[in-house]
Amino acid sequence: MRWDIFCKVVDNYGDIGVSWRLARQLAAEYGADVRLWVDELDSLERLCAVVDATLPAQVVQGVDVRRWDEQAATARPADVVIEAFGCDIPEAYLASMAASAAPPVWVNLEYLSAEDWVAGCHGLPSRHPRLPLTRHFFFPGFTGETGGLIRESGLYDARDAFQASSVAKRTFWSRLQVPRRERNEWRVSLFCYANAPVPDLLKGLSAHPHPVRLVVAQGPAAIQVADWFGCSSEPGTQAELGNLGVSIIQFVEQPDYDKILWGCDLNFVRGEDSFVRAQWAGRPLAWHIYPQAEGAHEVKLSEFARRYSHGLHEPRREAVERFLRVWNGLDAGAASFEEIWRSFAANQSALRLHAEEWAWKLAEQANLAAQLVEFVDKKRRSGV
Ligand code: TRH
Repeated sequence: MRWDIFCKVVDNYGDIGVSWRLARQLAAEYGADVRLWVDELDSLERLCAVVDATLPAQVVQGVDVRRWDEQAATARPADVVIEAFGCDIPEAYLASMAASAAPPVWVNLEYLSAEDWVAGCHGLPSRHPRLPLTRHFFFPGFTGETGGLIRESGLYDARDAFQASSVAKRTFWSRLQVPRRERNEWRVSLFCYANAPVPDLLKGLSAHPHPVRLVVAQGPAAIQVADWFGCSSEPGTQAELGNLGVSIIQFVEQPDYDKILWGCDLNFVRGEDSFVRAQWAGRPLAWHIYPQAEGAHEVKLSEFARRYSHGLHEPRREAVERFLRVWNGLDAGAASFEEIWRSFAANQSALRLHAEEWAWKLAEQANLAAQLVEFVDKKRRSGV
């Protein structure tokens, strides 16, 4: 089957991160003939270095990558059309879809949310106001009533092999100019938006009773870290204070980012895709949610925290929920950041077990690509 995935890079890397992952999995595991239309190829080039952002068309890792320009309007529609995150596919392309003898299955892939309403909206159809076309809303999610999460096959084997190999880990960290692990070291990765309370976190980490290595992604996190230390935010920079050693690293390709998550004991992640990858890593995480207008992100954060911490005994449940709130600048009660951080940090061994269990529990649901393929198949058979 031929698939067209349309992706507009709204900002950052999440939209293209998800679309690229899905495109690759459909091609690799389902033999799909996938064309990925991207308006800003530079962002994709950062996630996958063999992409050449100057080319209008190229095949990369089994995916036909297209620059989303005028060529999209005149392209022959595929059998399945995925509109990532309501990105509005071109009118002329829509008209060709409507004129097809058998119109494509048209799916809008939505943003991830742990909120309850998602289950009720997943899969719902919506008729086009003028054309004889129906768009279906496909919602990723954390329960069996949703479209699931992107998880390629073999991911846990690759993760476990990496985590079990000291040679693989040593070689990897040394390639990123991150020093070898010290005895009793706590290794933490940091990827967040500019509004995260990074100075508070650095204070907390520098007071930790054991050595800490903070691996900081290039970008807003590194800028805040550099300001605090008065050092450069360029990759390769190392800084130290008390028990805290910091390594600022370059922006790595997607598969290497997974290894960072697998190789750390705690991962600060953000947005959507790094957030999901951190869950697959089976390690404790702290999520910096993408801020939305009118505080819509607050409900999303609490709903995730509620699901994630379910089954954790007190005081761990409270430690997780309060830390997620304070890290996201939300009211977390009377306690200070320092106090909330200390309690979160003190519960890490239990949170590690919990993160492993959570990863296994989540993997029981069918992954997003598998569910999407099944969904499309049903729609094609029923001719909707
Ligand atoms: O980059 P993000 O903030 O992206 C998004 C977008 O802003 C989007 O508009 C918004 O709606 C959404 O968040 C919620 O965060 P995200 O989703 O985690 O995407 C980051 C991607 O970058 C992910 O695929 C992992 C990847 N990555 C690397 O490949 N290498 C790296 O070094 C790092 C730090 C990340």
